Amino acid sequence: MNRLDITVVGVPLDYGQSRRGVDMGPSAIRYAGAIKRLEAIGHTLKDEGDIQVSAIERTDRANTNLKNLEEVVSATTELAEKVAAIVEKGEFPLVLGGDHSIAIGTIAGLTSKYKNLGVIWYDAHADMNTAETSPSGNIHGMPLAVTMGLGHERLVNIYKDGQKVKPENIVIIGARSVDPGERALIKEKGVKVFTMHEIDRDGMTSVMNEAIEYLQSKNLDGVHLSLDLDGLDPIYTPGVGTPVQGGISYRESHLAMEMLEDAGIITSAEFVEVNPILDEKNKTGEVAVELMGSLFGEKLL
Ligand code: 5AB
Ligand code: MN
Ligand code: MN
Ligand code: MN
Repeated sequence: MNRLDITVVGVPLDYGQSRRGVDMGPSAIRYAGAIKRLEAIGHTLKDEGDIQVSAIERTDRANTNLKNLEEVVSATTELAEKVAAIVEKGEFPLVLGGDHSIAIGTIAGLTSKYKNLGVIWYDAHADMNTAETSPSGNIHGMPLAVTMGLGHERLVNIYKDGQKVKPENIVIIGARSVDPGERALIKEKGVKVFTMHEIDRDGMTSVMNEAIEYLQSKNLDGVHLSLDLDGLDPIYTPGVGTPVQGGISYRESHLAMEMLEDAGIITSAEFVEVNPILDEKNKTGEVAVELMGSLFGEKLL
């Protein structure tokens, strides 16, 4: 990989779901050595610290269908502006979560530079619920729908109004827990999904080749990697709020990152859902950093 100017932003947000602790994800990832690891590859790193997330809850975690909407809107709005400023300077944004609702802000900010953005969503889940279809009311299950322009208008209109990414520019990898409303939306919008079935049947090499070729055929000016650590099997990443067994292996995940690096298509990334309270001795934070190593060009030899 070419030497990059990587700018790190942490988003200690846990309001997009109901289990406390994922707000400590950015610290856990830094503690696992993210900055030094990427500097050792030869990249230039700048850590802008964390965006402000109020610890005081303005809305309660009550059982509504859009929990903590105010908190999520305020943090993702601030993040979008930060990410926009980073890409406008020609730097590579690396966002550390925080729960996956932060992707609403990351992707919104990216559209300040990228007019035909692709997204790789590495996740056990499709994150394509709306308030109408969500079984939980947790906004971390909604960011991909919001990015396509579907959902509450406060979320859809963050940074700029409406759709940020075309559904045909999205590839989901690792899905194994998809809700009925999400399944309908995937079919209706024509989102490309490689579930665990395709990974088991064809192998990760074939899946990644297909995913990369698919995105390369779309005339994109950038591709964002949104990596939810629950995409991996919980034996490798136990520190996540919504683990689903039968996931992507540690080696398959390294292979996926290495193939993305070889293809040279990734222009921004975020690593989300690391929850140190649920973790075993920061194992999940460490896996996040190891995968960053592969994504940013670390070689075994
Ligand atoms: B994650 C579920 N689909 O909407 C929902 O971790 C889980 O960002 C969402 O992928 C998981 O609540 C969101 C059941
Ligand atoms: Mn997930
Ligand atoms: Mn997710
Ligand atoms: Mn989760």
